[in-house]
Amino acid sequence: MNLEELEALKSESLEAVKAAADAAALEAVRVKYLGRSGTVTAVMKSLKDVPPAERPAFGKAANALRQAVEAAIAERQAALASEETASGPAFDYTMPGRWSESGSLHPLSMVVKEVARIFSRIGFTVADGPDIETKFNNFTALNTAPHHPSMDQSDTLWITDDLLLRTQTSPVQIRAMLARKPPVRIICPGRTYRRDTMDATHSANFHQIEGLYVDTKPVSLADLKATLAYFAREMMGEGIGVRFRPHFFPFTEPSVEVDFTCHVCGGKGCRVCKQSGWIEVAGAGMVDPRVYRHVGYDPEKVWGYAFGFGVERIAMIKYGVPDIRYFYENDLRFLKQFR
Ligand code: 2U9
Repeated sequence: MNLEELEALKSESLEAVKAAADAAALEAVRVKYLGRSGTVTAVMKSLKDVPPAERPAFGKAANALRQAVEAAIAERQAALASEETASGPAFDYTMPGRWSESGSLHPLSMVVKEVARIFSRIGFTVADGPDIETKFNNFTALNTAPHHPSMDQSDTLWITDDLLLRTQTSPVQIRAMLARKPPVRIICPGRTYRRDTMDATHSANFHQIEGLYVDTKPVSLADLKATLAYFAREMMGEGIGVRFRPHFFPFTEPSVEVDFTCHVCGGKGCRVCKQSGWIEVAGAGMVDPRVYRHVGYDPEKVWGYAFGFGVERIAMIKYGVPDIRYFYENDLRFLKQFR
């Protein structure tokens, strides 16, 4: 082979590389020229038969040929690879899809929904009202004495002399009674505010559910007890016990505090219930006649009971949550457990 033939081989092989339409065709071209029995390889092998005088020039040209073919193949390989991704044939249909995670209700919302469902089955409807309330709706109508400590700057978040962030959801019930005649049978879930320092069981911002039943026929403490016993069984399961302890609230008379049997030990006594077998969950009582007068009801002609509990407290008991702060930290490791 002479130098001219070498040039011809170079053009031929470079043309072949350019014409290779895909990776397989390019590999065939590579084998044809650079493979063990390839044409270019044969040229390299024939170097030793070239007369010594011509060998340096021929050797140089042969090397240049091999390098040119190698470079052209590498370049074509890269071009084919990028063509493939751009037009998409490399798509892998067996790859699992990317799923976006679905959200779920917050545990406090779950409790509110559950409580609403339980009371709706015995005729209660849900009522709500604003977070900013008047002094009248939040305190005066609820028979709170003018200088009662709960009204103090240190306990209540006041906005003006007359407006405040509600300390309980009771003003919603005042609004309901001001707006309509008995019978009134409502539950009022909502956010409430106190000037409190946060710790494992206190939050300045928490949720209550209060209930009110007022009718023009006699309603007794026995009705209240039966209603809360029904609620306890529905919320916590069969076999839960309920007891009332005498207490005082300005808005109910008589007033009680309500205990459920301890969900941890079943009443035997343990660390959670401080060995008593009971857990305090609510306050309740017969609506005080003075409250009726404030909303224009005749205390001689209506009867009713009211109750209230903390949503966080119910959720902590029901789900065994040891610290109230978990409800507000939005830590997904906590929230995902309620899916
Ligand atoms: C009207 C009349 C009476 C609602 C009641 C309680 C007792 C009570 C607390 C429990 C824990 C709130 O979240 S908590 O701090 N509630 O003890 N609430 S009776 O009485 C009313 C409400 C409205 C018109």
